[in-house]
Amino acid sequence: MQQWRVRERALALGHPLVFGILNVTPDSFSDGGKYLSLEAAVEQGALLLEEGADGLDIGGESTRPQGATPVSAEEERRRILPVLAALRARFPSAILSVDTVKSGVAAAAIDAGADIINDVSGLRLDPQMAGVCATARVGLVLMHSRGSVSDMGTYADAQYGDDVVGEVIEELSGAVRRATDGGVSPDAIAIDPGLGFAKRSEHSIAVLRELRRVVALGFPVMVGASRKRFVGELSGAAEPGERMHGSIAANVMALAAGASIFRVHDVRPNRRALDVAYALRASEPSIEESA
Ligand code: HH2
Repeated sequence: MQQWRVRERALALGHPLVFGILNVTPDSFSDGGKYLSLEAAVEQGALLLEEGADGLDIGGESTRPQGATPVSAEEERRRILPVLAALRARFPSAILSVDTVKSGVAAAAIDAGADIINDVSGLRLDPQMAGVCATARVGLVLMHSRGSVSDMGTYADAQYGDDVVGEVIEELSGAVRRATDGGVSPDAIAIDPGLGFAKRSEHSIAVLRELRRVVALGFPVMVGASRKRFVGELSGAAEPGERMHGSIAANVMALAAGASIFRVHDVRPNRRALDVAYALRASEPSIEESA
């Protein structure tokens, strides 16, 4: 069974890992501004864990599709660190991930107890990031995106030829090379095709349809379909808060294709759906056997 090395732990990836999203930002596309006080953020984190999340992904900088406002490392640390430290103290064994593209934020988060760094730039934006993660032996999520923090959630760089997935795979392979060249152990790496990042809906749909090609790279695969635009477009749910059902469908299909890590806003319904889908899928040949 595949494992993901995260600090001193080896996470078994047979059963789907669910990460609850905790954005401590004023401007995230779906939950921005809801958890700005320390107390509100910690309570939301606690709720997501009680609802069945294996871990939390804490973010202090939005990449929203309307063009996010980049924040300084200092402001990002101010938003994240108290929440992270409080959750670490209250839930010593929860898996805590921090969503940042900045090595200075990652280093401080690691000191405050983060187990995983989720870099939505796939190590494109900060040359120190690989070294910081390698030294601390944290888990590292390499997500596919293009462009800067302000435009990676837009269509500014959403130009692809005939083989969208091939291009995503090639660019993700570049991210993996940057990580390993910087000393990150391959068993600490997870990859994420970055649904909605420099991708129109047709591109995100193509990536999900052909997710097996991403899985075939051999790294644990995370997907972040939760409440994204393509889910809204396919289901007719204009409001992000209405997109839970469609997001679950996307996650279940991703599980069937071999994804094992799911980043979600709505933990309880996703947990239940993925648990059922996983139990039904367990009787099929495993990805390794059928590849
Ligand atoms: N999506 C978002 C942020 N971080 N990380 C990974 N690995 N994969 C994703 O798909 C992903 C991510 C965007 O969603 P959200 O955090 O809800 O919004 P915002 O960027 O506006 O804070």
